[in-house]
Amino acid sequence: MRIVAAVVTPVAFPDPPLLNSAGVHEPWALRTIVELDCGDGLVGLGETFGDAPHLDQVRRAAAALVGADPFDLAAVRRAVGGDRAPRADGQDPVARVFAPFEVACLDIQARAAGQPVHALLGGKVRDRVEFCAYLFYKWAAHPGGDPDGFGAALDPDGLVAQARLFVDRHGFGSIKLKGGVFEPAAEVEAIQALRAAFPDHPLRLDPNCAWTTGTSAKVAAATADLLEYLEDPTPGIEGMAEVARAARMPLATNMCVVRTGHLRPAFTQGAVGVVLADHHYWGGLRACADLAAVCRAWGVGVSMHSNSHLGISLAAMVQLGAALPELTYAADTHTPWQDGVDVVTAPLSIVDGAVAVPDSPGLGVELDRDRLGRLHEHYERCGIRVRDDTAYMRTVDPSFRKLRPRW
Ligand code: GKR
Ligand code: MG
Repeated sequence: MRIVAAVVTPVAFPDPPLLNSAGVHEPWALRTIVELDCGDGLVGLGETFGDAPHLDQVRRAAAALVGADPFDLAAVRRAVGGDRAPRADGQDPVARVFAPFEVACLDIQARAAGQPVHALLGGKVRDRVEFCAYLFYKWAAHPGGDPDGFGAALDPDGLVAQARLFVDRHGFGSIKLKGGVFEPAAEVEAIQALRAAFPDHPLRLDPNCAWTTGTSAKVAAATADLLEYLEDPTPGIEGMAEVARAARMPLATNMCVVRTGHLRPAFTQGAVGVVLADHHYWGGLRACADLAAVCRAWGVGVSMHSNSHLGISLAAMVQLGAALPELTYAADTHTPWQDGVDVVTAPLSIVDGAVAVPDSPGLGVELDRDRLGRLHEHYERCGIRVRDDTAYMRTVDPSFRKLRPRW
């Protein structure tokens, strides 16, 4: 079997004004959709980031893949990365570009075998993959735009209302708050309000490195009995290790452990108790399974990270989550924020806080060409080529600076 065509399509979809420590989400989020065609109707799907420099690399890699065997992932990786091997510091320069092609090849392999992708990852260890309600402080509307239907959330009441909306819609059984937006004391109050409104939901707070180690330790003390984990309170492995020594809850990260070379220093220093796997960053589904196995060996927990994404990524996360024994936390997802907009015909749905693991061949989703076309038109027209939350925030508040830490 050979790849006869590799198609790369950049897309854009509406995104609400979600606030974070870097600024605010722009009106359009970007993604790149990958299709690997093996002829006879056998097509594998992948999804990755949409920023222009990454898109260029993905396009170049796609061109190099025509003629490759989708079962030979080592050869696919070589075709994508040339001779760029992982570096001595554990950074794999090819991981992010390889990831969507790895997923697409696994989709092809699984479809050819008449099996779900999770069967290629060792088989499913669960029938449902749990996700958390991912709350954001947000404005009611983009500047000059119409209200988006999610409402404003700029204080504890607004966040509780947002959590209620998401829990009512999707039955989420745990809640994450994206912090790093307001004074830490205000965010502690928000967590207290969420705890009062949802006494049985595990809670997490993620300020994306907005705090010094001292502030982080204070927040950790104030939320000691409230959080299942505190995510990336402060920058760097050393800083996280310092906070971890003071904190009663585990610290989680998708920021200070992002490549293999970070695992040993982070784990030996006790900097993190939970690593958020993300196949888009780590180089695919099998790389995340390897990561999870290393975490297990070190007694470190595994959760899953997300960025604004569409249904191919969700399906890949579900296939991975189904097969990972180490995944003991509800995964992050931005899916509810996309409000049904997608590139697949029947997006996997989150019901009772989880996605039922599909057992149909492949990833379990099919590309919808009309939807893909519409989202590509949005891309052509939206004018955004690189995500820049900080620049967008500065159009509203010219004095805004991205500071990590800020408090
Ligand atoms: O969507 O603004 C966002 C998030 O802050 C995202 O960019 C982060 O990568 O969700 C992510 C996280 O957990 O840090
Ligand atoms: Mg995070």
